[in-house]
Amino acid sequence: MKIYLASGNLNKKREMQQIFSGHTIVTPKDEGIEFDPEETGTDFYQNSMIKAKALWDLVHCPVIADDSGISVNALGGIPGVWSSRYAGPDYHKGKPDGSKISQAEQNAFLIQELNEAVKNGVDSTYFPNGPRSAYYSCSMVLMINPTKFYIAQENFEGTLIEDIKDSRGENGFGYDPIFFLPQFKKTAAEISPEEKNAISHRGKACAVIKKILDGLDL
Ligand code: ITT
Repeated sequence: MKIYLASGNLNKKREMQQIFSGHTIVTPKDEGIEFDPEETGTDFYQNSMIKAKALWDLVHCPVIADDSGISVNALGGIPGVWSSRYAGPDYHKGKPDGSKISQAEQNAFLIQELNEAVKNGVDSTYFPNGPRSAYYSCSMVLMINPTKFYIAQENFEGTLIEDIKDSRGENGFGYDPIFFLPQFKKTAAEISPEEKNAISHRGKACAVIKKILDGLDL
């Protein structure tokens, strides 16, 4: 079936179309629909609901929305829900004028901030992968209508590399070239799309939502 994806991020669309094979994923832009809701939530769940409801109000049929980001344990979860707007130590939640810096600059700033924290000492007793632990999260909503919806939230654990010069990989997007996967000894941008989908925050959330969708009589 045709499912609207409440996103303007074509990388998300690509990853999700691979998993939702058998369904057709359509973004608002594909149909010339203007869509840029304000993401005012303070967690992934709230923002995924904001996006889902905003698109449902426009199309009045089932929509999927995801909100995702990377959290660095030693930085108290920064940038988290602000991952796409993160602009370095002075602008964790994005610049006041709304302008964005390049992904390469975001990656460099995040490593720099973590290195600073590690240098000053980090209690990593409860971090899964030591002082450089980080994780992606993805909250995904399948909204049939505003009173009937299903939500899954999943994480993807790894570490941040120590030096921006060691960024590696052409696959994936966003922070993937600096997100190291100890079990693969590769960054998330070096593994194949299939490998990423099998273990990633978005891949796992999609798998749960797809099972629900396939079991519904729509
Ligand atoms: P939409 O809101 O239109 O969907 P967006 O890119 O702004 O697009 P988010 O608000 O969910 O999406 O922000 C997610 C950001 O987190 C994204 O821009 C990346 O910087 C980062 N991110 C999320 N998932 C990622 C992944 O699988 N690989 C790399 N970076 C990721």
